[in-house]
Amino acid sequence: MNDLSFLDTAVAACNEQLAAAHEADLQALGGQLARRGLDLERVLAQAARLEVAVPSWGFSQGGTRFGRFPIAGEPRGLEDKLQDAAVVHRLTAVTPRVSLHIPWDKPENPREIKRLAGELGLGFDAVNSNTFQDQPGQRLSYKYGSLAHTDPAVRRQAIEHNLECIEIGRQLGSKALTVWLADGGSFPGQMHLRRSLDRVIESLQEVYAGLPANWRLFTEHKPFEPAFYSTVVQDWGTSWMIAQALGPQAFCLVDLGHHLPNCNIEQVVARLIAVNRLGGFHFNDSKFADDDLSAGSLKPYQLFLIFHELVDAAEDPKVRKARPKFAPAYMIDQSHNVKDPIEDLIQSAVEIHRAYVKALLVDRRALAVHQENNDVVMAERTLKAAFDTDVSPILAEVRRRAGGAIDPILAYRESAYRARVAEERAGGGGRDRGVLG
Ligand SMILES: [Mn+2]
Repeated sequence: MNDLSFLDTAVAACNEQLAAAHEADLQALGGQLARRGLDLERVLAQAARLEVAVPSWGFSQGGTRFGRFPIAGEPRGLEDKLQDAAVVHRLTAVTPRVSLHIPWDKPENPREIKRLAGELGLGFDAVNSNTFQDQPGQRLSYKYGSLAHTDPAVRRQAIEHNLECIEIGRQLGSKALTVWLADGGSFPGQMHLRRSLDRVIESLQEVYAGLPANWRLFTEHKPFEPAFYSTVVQDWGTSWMIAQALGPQAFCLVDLGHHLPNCNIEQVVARLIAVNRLGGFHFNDSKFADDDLSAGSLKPYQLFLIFHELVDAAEDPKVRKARPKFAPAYMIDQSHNVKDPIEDLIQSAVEIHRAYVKALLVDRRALAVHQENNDVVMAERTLKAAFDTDVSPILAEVRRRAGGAIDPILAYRESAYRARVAEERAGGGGRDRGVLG
């Protein structure tokens, strides 16, 4: 299809309907912010800087281990996924890059895919390797691990796969490799707890050696699943140990769903910033031990508190001195089974944007004073004052100025995109996806 002009028509029609109410809301919010000493235009300029990558695996209907219920018009391949990603970006104006999964979305012709993405106004974020499942025709199995496997030949295969991901990413213009390992033991005694980590570090050192100078390597921790007793890279501490062993281009990636219940994730973020190893995020939300619900759907305050740490760090001279370019990579990592995946990603992008903009409103000078004075109530109120502010008009204005939609979900529905692709892609069917960490 590629011609998405019908989308612009839908955006224009919806925006026209909503413009008067939006402008009144924006003006009222501007007045409210001015009384708090904040300049609306300045906040709008900062708000326009957020960029979040969407996952290539998030455009097919996700599933559970019990089953999958495909949606009509699922992408038939990477080209269709890029088009869907372009739709999300046109509507939300904050998702200019795609995070690719290899081999699920391995481009046959990277040069051609890069050209197509460019035409659609997209670039590529970190590439994600996969050594957590066996692919058809694969020589050796990852049943008992990959980079931590006891057999050097399996480790070699996993290393080569990661190096291949770097090569593909290089051709696409990516600048980072994300490694999530399923390696671990499901029973006590199955795996030597120290030696398995030694093997992961040794394997990753070989991957790291193949990293271009301007690339970063992210390791993603996860406490359990698929291993149910002892995952090798189970928490941020182990991820940090790996980063230290590898070198200055290695960083830790925080997937919000990869923590035990009640974990203080914003504190994990603060610690990783303190040791200068925060690489980026996989955003999603989680109620129990899941990691695929829409970002901000369950714990918007947690998401806000994470962004508060990030904004605070970005403004901190001490952090800036250690790392002049403090720019964690923001990616969405989710794919569940009941929503239209495009609507799901639109919602998540908007909620991430919302948390970020609310964090921009925190009166940090006042907060510091309240913290110094141990004034617990006023310190908490300072955070809540920002969190309780309805920043929807700011998000809408950022989108509108960038040619996006005041209300992206309404504009998406108005465009009837899903019905169009359902017809166009009929019979093409997306292939079953697995579950990415
Ligand atoms: Mn992840």
